[in-house]
Amino acid sequence: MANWETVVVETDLLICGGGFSACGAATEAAYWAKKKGLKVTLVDKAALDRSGAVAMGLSAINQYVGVKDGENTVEDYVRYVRQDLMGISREDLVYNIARHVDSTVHLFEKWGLKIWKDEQGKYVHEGRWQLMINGESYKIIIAEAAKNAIADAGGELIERVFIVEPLLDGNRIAGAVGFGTRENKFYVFKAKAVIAGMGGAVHVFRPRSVGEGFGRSWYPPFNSGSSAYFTIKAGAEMTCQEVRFIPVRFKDAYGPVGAWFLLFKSRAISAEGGDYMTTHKEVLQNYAPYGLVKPIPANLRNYLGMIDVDAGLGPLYMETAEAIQNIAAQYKDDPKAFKKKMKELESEAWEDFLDMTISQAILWASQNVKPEEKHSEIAACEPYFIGSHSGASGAWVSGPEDLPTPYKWGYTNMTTVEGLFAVGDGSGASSHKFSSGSHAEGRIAGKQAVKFIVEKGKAPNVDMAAVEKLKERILRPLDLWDKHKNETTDPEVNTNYMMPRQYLHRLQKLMDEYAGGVVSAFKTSKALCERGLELMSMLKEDSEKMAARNAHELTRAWENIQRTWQAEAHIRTILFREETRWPGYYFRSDTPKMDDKNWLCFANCQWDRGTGEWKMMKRDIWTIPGV
Ligand code: SFD
Ligand code: AMP
Repeated sequence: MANWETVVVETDLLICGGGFSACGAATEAAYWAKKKGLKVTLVDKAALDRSGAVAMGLSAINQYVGVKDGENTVEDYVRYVRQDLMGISREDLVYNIARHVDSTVHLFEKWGLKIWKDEQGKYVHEGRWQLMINGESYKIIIAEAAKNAIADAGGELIERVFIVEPLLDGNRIAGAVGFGTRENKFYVFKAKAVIAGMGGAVHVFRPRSVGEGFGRSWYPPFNSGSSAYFTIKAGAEMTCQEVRFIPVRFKDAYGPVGAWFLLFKSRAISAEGGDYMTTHKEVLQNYAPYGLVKPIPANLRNYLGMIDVDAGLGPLYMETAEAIQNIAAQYKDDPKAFKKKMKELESEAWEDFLDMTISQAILWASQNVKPEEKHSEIAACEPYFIGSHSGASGAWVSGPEDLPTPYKWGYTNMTTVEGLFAVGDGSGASSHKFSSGSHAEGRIAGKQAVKFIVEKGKAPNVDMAAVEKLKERILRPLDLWDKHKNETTDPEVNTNYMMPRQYLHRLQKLMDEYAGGVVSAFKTSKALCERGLELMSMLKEDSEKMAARNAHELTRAWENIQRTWQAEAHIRTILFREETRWPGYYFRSDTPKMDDKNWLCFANCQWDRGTGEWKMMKRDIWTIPGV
């Protein structure tokens, strides 16, 4: 076995991940842990300042309810999410996040985030729930607060360590194992409670950007399904594994569209078909009540555009020039004011991308795009797993203690595994939390995890012989490489192993062709899912044969294995749900209609740690009375 040092870290609370939800968890947990003399340890596979989805920054805070200004109520937000998720949402969790999110946003401002203000000193809204920010350094600001809180409480921050497997003591979490991505160290974390906040997953499906652009995506390449893998392998019940997210984005550099639709009030059209939201309006009748209330759910907005794309009427365009001209038109009688407004709009348009998706600004520049003069192509991306945005996949977690929710078996945000909590993209059916809501959810879970430790915590019982076996398995790709690398003239072609990139291509091809990726126009069926699962069982066998020449490739190998489990949970749940509830995200061609009678319910799954079998189950929807 590769000669890597084993480092054992003992802690009370282990926070896995360092993104928005994990930073929220750390900030809050450290506060309570300090009072109780407990240790908090946060482990991130990257560097906290620039890790996760917000690495590049963001240009808006997408969840702000605005209760103090009387703008909206928490109940309004619950209705909005119910509607956008086509009736499938955990209203107790959405409610809980919505009632805490404003205070989180106020903390962000206190920590130094610049939120746009108007002449009256009020926040500038992008849309009803979204606030405009100068967000290039958003992640650094939020990370700084988490770091300070951890340091103040005498906790530990460990960067560049990749968490692989959970450690269990029966149905109780006991810690995790991982490895250094820069140093040859194998880590064993022993903990009384664990929070999984390792984001969602990208590159499970073949991206549109292949060849020279391979790896480019809307979602950050560093998030590879670790939260899903960790909770599934711990034996936790999972929910909404079928609810992937397909964002429509500026084509090829994946620039977000929110500011264009909401702030600039732009239209999207198809080149030959016109305004698809109007021309295909009648299709929305099939998805009542969700299709008939504004805002039209994200998947249905996608769907109406896809109708034109499928008919060969593309490309789709964002009418940027028209939108900018429309706003500036109010100054048309004053040439000086008009010119000034045009400059301001132009800089806002560029800043939107420079704050959040720099590659889009570079693509615009390289293609001589002037948004005020010329429209830009948009397209539906490959599917991602991001339960915090407009997808919903994640673990099935316990609801808040003060609501009469039927989903309550312990501490808020605790999974069905004792002491294991899930947050952000890691917790399911509570979408539209975005950056701010994920942080708020992290705070909720951080406090609850400390409460769990105080009330029920016991010294973690870790079987070190089992850990030694895990170490052998986790480092095996290095051993395979060392043993066989000299057997062929090209070390990347070898009958004894395959390289992580080769494995990744195989996974992506499978998902693309059988599970409704870009190449199959997001369509799949029972037969395709079943064949996909058959091929996946062989892929999983071969996952044992991935080789890695260094720690960097070892990370790539384990990212792939984690993606594969996310992929399997996804196909199994699409297969289980015999209807098409989210056209525009995916289509079950053999059951093309929405079927509220049989499927207005959660589709949950659970992997059995003892037998290795998957169990699929329906769970009832609970709506908050009177909302
Ligand atoms: O415009 C391991 N999001 C937006 N949210 C907003 O509020 N406003 C926006 O403007 C947003 N836009 C946007 C967004 C996302 C992306 C990718 C783009 C644009 C380009 C959504 C939010 O970013 C998202 O909701 C939150 O970040 C979710 O938080 P969280 O904590 O669930 O995930 P994370 O922040 O990505 O952090 C994940 C962390 O886990 C680490 N990690 N650590 C250890 N071991 C492993 N094995 C690990 N695997 C991952 C990561 O390093 C990271 O620290 S817009 O498009 O809508
Ligand atoms: P996006 O840039 O697409 O991630 O969107 C940012 C925010 O705006 C999210 O809260 C979206 O749900 C919302 N949004 C984007 N486009 C629209 C639209 N056409 N109508 C309503 N809300 C939208």
